[in-house]
Amino acid sequence: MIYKIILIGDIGVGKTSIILKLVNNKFYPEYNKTLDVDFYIYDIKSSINNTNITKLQIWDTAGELKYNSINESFFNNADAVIIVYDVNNYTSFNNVNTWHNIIKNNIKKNIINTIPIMLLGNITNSNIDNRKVLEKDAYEFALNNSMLFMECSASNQNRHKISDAFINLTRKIYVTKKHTN
Ligand SMILES: Nc1nc2c(ncn2[C@@H]2O[C@H](COP(=O)(O)OP(=O)(O)O)[C@@H](O)[C@H]2O)c(=O)[nH]1
Ligand SMILES: [Mg+2]
Repeated sequence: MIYKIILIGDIGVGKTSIILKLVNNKFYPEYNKTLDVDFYIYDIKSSINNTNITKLQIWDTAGELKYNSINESFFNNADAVIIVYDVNNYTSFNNVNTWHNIIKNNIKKNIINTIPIMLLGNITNSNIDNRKVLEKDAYEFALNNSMLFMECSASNQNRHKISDAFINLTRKIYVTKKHTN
């Protein structure tokens, strides 16, 4: 079984960093702009289903709509979407709504409710004074919009929170599919 998961969100919120931390367990402090779209494969080892391994095909995006690769065909066959924002950057949280609309406009109406969406707040490790988005506000937003919610940091020593986020999302995909098939 392979699940296609798409990461979207503003430039610089840490989409690429989150994926590289999950896949390579490495953090790269220097900024490398993602130019278009790229995908990575990651095996989730947990007993979500009877096979114990779920392959994730994780799609990274540039975060700039001018690249225009985020369209209907890009969302085709998506099993879940993660919207990433930076907890230290209020604009990136404000734009979550825009990203949510892009999802709604590009996924067919009859299946939109079967595609789990996760809201993921990144860069929680920075100075507490830098934080602009409260965890409870983001949680409330996620709840009101039927999204899963987690916070994480791609620069943490370990990747537990990030792998938990992907495990939770994978579980949600699995359960949703079971109820719709
Ligand atoms: N301190 C810190 N920096 C981060 C974290 N996640 C990403 N960054 C940095 O933020 C910048 C943008 O990250 P990147 O993954 O390229 O963002 P993207 O444009 O959304 O793919 C890079 O310099 C990263 O090293 C984090 O959790 N903590
Ligand atoms: Mg990137």
